[in-house]
Amino acid sequence: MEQTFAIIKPDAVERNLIGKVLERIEAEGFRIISMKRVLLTIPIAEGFYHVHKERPFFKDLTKSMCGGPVVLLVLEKEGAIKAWRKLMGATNPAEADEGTLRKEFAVSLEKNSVHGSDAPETAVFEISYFFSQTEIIP
Ligand code: IDP
Ligand code: MG
Repeated sequence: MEQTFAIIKPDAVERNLIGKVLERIEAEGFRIISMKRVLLTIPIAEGFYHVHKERPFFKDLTKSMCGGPVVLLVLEKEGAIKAWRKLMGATNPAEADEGTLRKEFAVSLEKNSVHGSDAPETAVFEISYFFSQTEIIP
């Protein structure tokens, strides 16, 4: 079983979409093996998105991720990393396929409602960045 890391971003939490996103996650056969609702700080968001620190959108991105509470999730399923990226849809909601979360819920490229790990190494880093081993109960 593969694990991946997901975030329901502030724009979605703000619009009361936690339940709708979780419903889709469970309907697609993922098991939610850990979950918490937190308010990120700038240093924590910067550390999380360190791979993007040279990008022009880094400051806006990290600030918007701290603009309200987020829901952090560890998801499990066979091929979870790719499956969750597929369910999320393209980064830019204008390019996201019909039936994806970003197509349905995102408001813009920055406020695109959900995050997902993009590779096995990223998933390991991202899960361990927010969750201790004892918080993950498969
Ligand atoms: P991903 O979330 O689909 O993996 P990344 O390229 O890793 O996309 O970018 C991280 C996040 O940064 C995106 O989800 C989006 O919120 C934001 N982002 C990416 N590209 C841009 C941009 O060109 N302008 C503003 N925000 C962006
Ligand atoms: Mg990414």
